[in-house]
Amino acid sequence: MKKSTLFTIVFIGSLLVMACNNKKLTEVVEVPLPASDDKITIGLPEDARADAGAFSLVKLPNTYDAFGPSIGTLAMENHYSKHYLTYTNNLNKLIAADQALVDVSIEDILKKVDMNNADLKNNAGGYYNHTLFFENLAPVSKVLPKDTLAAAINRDFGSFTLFKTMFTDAAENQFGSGWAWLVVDKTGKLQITSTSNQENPLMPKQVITGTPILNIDVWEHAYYLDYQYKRKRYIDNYFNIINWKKVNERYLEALKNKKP
Ligand code: MN3
Repeated sequence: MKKSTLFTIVFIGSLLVMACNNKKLTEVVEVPLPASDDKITIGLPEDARADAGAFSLVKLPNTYDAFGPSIGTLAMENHYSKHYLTYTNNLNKLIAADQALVDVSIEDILKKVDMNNADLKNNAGGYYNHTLFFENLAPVSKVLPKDTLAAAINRDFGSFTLFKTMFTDAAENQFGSGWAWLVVDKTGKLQITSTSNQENPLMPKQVITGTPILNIDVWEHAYYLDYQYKRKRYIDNYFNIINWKKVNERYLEALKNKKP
């Protein structure tokens, strides 16, 4: 073989190696997006079922598409049938493995949880927090609280508008993942607070403890599909899908449980 031919082969070979290396460096993992004519199949809430165990999913008060545009169909389906279901199954596994947790109410599990027990804290919290959240939803309406709760909101916050501002601030300013809450404290007064990750006001070592009657999930999985980073808009729109009748029932129940 002529020297020049060998040189040419080596040169071309080097170029190919360089090209491959460059390709590797700039390679992007493509996530296939559904084509516009592809159908995304959304199941029904009742298709999501927890494995056999102590706790099951609370029934969603409507189909996944009933809460738009406040929360879109896909976000609702993911949240209910994936996130909530996972917390529920994980909690059931923990209970099955610990005799001390069998036949204990979720509230009592939370009140007595060892805050260093991350598995139980996260999954019992995740189960309880989402159960309250989903059960308090109603299809879009502009209904405001009435009855006893409306009077208590005026008494403890000055007005519904002031309450809404305080609740919104708590939810917006919760750093990272977490929840904002409306709770009834041990004196029967309404208070607003926020918690991180899946903690809640029933657990030990919280700034404000009490019986939760309303909450909002501000983990990104709750709003990112619909709102991207615009958490404030999500919180504003959440106020259109609150079942205040249900929240009022919770308020009355919390007061009743305070009686000796
Ligand atoms: Mn969530």
